[in-house]
Amino acid sequence: MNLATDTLAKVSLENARILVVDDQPINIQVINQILGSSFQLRFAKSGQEALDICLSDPPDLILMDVIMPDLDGLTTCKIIKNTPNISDIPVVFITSLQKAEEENACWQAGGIDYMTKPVNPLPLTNRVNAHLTQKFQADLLKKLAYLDGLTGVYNRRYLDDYLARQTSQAKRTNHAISLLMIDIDYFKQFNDEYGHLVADDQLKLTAYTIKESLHRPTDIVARYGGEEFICVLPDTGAEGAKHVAELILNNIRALEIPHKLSPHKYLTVSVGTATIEAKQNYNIELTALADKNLYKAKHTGRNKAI
Ligand code: GH3
Ligand code: MG
Ligand code: MG
Ligand code: MG
Repeated sequence: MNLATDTLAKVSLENARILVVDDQPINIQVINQILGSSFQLRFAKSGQEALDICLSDPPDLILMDVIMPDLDGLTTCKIIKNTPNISDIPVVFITSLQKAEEENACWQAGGIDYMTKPVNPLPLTNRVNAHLTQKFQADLLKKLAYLDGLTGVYNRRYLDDYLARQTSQAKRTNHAISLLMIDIDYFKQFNDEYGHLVADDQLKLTAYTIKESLHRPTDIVARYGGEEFICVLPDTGAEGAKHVAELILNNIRALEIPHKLSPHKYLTVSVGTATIEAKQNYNIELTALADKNLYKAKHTGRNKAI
C-alpha cells in the first residue's frame, strides 16, 4: 500500500458496499432499482441477518428499516454501535414512521441519517453518496493515523493502544500473550555501505516479510523505532512465540539480501521474545523483557531469537 498515493487519490465510491435491511421484499426491490447499478448491494430481511452479515463481511453503509419482526431496526442499530469492529459502519434509517419522536428515536439509536418512505430516488442517491464519502475519508484518516508512513505496517501509536488492549484482555480471560522485539543487525553499516535509499527499501521489505510471517488475524507487527519492529501475538505461549520468531528469522534469511559488512554476509535480524503464559503473572512488562532478551541475542552473535 502506498499512503502518499492513497492520500492524493480522490475517494472512489465505485466499489462501495451497501447493506439494505428490510423485511418487505418490495422495499428491497425499490432500493435495488435506485442504487443497484451504482453500488454493490447486499440484502437482509431481518435484524439478525443484518448482524450476521456485518460480523462476517462488514459493509460500508447500512440502509435500515425500523419496523421488523423480532429484532427491529432501532435495536439492531444499537447492537451494531456497541459491537467492536463494526461500530463505525454508518446506519441510515429508511422508515414509514414520520413523527418527531419516532425520528428522534432513530438518532438516539445511533443512526447517522433518517429518510421517510416512499423514498425519492435522487435524494436517496445524494445522501448515500455523501455518507459514503464521509465514511471513506474517515477510514483513510484512521489509516494515516495508525500506519507507519515508510513501511506501511502499524505505527507506535497503534502498537501502544493494541498492546494495552490485548494485555488486559489476556488478563481478563486468563489467556497467554507474547511479544517479539525485532532489530535489524548491523543496519548502520548497511546504510554506510549501500546508501540510505537502498537501506530504506530493505527496511520496507523486512517489514513486509515480518508481516507475511504472521498468520493469525490477531497477530500484528508495528514499527517501534528506526529499524526495530514489535509483533504482538495474543493467545500465544512461549513455544508459539519461539516458532513465529524462527519463522521470521528464516524468512528474512531466505531473502538473501547481501550485506558485505556483516559476518553473516546477508541482512539478518535479532529477536527478543517475551511471554506471559496463561494464568501466570500478568504484571510482567512484555516490552522491557523482550528488550532484555534482544540485548542477549545481540551480544551472543545476532541472527537469532532468545
Ligand atoms: P545492531 O546489530 O547492534 O542492531 O547494529 P545497528 O547498526 O543495526 O544498530 P544501531 O542502533 O547502532 O543503528 C541503527 C541504524 O539503523 C541507524 C541508522 O543508520 C539505521 N536506520 C534507522 N532507521 C532507519 C531508516 O528509517 N532508514 C534507514 N535507511 N536507516 C535507518
Ligand atoms: Mg418493515
Ligand atoms: Mg536498533
Ligand atoms: Mg540494529
